[in-house]
Amino acid sequence: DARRPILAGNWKLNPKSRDEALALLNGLSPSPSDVDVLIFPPLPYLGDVLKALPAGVQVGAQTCSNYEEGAFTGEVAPSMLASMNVGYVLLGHSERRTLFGETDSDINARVLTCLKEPNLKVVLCVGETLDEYEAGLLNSIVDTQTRKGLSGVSAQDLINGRVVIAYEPVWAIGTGLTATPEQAQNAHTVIRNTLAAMYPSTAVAESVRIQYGGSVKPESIADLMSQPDIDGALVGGASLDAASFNAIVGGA
Ligand code: G2H
Repeated sequence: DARRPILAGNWKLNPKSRDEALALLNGLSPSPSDVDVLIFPPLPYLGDVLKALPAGVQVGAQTCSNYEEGAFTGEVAPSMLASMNVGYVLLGHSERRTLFGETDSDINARVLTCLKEPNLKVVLCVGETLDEYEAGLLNSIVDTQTRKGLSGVSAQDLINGRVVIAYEPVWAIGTGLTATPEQAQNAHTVIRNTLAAMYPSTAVAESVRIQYGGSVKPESIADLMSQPDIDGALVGGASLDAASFNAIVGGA
């Protein structure tokens, strides 16, 4: 299909020191020319990471403020990230939702603030918990998180590739449990149907890239990528080992 694959490494709160972060970075291969490769390191490492990036690899932040500037101690504004040549912001990760209390409306505010910066793109995460999955609520949860997260986002921004959606079943995150390629494909179809229902232009649902996230490993990437609506992966644990991440990118 026409959607360019996008493979991202979410380092989360790792590694514990700058030297270890730069060692991990140094192990990464240059990006193949036909895919987007990006990493989400912790904020304090961004400056050094940007100076030492392998060719073609892009950088994102793991979250950002919904405020643009002012008296908001501890926050990091989208304009600050954009001015450092950070290209992406990850928003709505399940860890932000469950551990730090971010609601759909908080996440939507961050999405809209980021999109005011012309050079920032957003990776918006959605996904159901195990309880929700077992209660048969996958479709409604994923639909609601997608609608609320994208509220106020223009069709043109989506057609221009400024938002990537990451489907992460919460029960598969860091647990070693992976959704089967068919389960992931099914959820990605739900997201594409939501986009089609939200936006009259069929170009939106056809062009938005949807990544799968949740215990992606070198062994699982090819089968995931072979699904028609899976356009990439958001990789946590396996992105902390350069050889594993390189193998995921190479296998995509
Ligand atoms: C899901 C994923 C990356 P992991 O959180 O964001 O992490 O691959 O460790 O399940």
